[in-house]
Amino acid sequence: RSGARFAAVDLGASSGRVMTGTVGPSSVDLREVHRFPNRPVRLGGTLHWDVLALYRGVLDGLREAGPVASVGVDSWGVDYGLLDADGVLLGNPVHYRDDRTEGMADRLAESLPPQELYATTGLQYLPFNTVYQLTAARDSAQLAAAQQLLLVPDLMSYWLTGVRGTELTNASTTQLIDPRTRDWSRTVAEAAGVRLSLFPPLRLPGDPAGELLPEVLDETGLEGHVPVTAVGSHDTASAVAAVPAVTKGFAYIATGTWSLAGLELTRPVLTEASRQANFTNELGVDGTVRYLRNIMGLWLLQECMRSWESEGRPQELAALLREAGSCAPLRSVVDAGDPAFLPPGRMPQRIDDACRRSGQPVPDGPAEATRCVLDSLALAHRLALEDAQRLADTEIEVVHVVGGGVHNELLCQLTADACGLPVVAGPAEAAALGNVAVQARAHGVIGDDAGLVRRLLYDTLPLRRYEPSADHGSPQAWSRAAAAVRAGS
Ligand code: LFR
Repeated sequence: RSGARFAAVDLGASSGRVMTGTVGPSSVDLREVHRFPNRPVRLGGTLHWDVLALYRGVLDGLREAGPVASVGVDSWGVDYGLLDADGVLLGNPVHYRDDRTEGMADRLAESLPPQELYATTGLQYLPFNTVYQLTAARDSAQLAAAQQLLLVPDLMSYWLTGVRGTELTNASTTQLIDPRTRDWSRTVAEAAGVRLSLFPPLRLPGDPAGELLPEVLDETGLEGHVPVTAVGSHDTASAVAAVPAVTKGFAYIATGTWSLAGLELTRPVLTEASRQANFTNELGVDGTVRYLRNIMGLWLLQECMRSWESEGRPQELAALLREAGSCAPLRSVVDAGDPAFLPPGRMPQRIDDACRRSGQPVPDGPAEATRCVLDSLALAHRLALEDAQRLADTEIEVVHVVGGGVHNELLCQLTADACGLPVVAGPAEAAALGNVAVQARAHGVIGDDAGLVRRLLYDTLPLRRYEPSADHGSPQAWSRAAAAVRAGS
């Protein structure tokens, strides 16, 4: 049997891709059929996503994909487009790295104390949570004219099918969902002045989400009835669904532009200690909770690369990582959870400033800066997993690294060293695989069971194991550095 083919649309902050996954009862074959850049556009002082360019990428990708049994869409969280009463998009969605949300948490705190906001939603404070974006947009003509709000993957699905819905895993990134009821929180919506009627009905991963419109069939050359299936439309939900874990005591780090480090739980942790540790409770597929912390991730390095290039000294990544690997370990480290690193631009200088402020040597050149970033990320991974264990009262035996960071061997090894735990790295395309797996389950191609999917991925994917070593610093050196970052943050 050759299996059934599914198309996964996976939109990331720096590129989008369309992949096909051919799934049989004991095989998964994932192929990238189209990749396109996602380049934000600054216009009128605001940083936007170019959603029409993304949609064109989706159409081109579906054409490349050829006949499929179903299509699923996932993307980054929190961002949205507004529709008018005719269902037409009102303006380009704003990028979560735009600074319009500055000061909005304080504004919302006037009507709802942060403690209560956390106890109700379980979401970690990130300045760009949808609720703060809506607070920032409160008096805008656009929001006043809006009839509906669609999160980015739901917007793409709507354009493909004409059907509107709000997929739950991504809805949980709005900070308007109560993770205990897995439904909207009226308390938070009222306090924030958000009309919940803006959101189309909730749907769950695996639910049908319409069929490709005739116009889309024309554009893509596809034929017949092609269903769109709701998946874990938050990319991190899809990525965690594809963590190839076969043991109970596992942690994951979904790496890419961000590092999302934490645990999969069956219940949220809504304690005050958890709020203070800035841990989030996002909703996952199959009624799970993703208990994790957002860490700046490889964004730090991507932005450094962009700066070096614009300064006329472009770097080649493989060579840079090789050189970074032989730099002195733990020479200078920064807090990779610091929101100061959120906006784009001048990253090497901002890292230098952070080192200076904490009395550490300033990295001398790109290789040392890269080493500083990777050591700092490994430390942030360790701190997040230490905190997760304590706050959720569990024990971690193995750390699964999935997402783009899987290709960064030095980061994987440093993470194993910093955590003192084995790291299992792979798959790199976890979000697309999780997307495909949910579709395959919904269409009865594989058993409707998350554990079975993980076992299948574990058995069939090439995974790489990293044992903790002292090659890049003794356990004591890592502990000292971790304590220093903790004290400074
Ligand atoms: C990762 C991610 C994170 C979310 C951030 C912004 O791609 O989805 O989970 O916090 O992007 O939406």
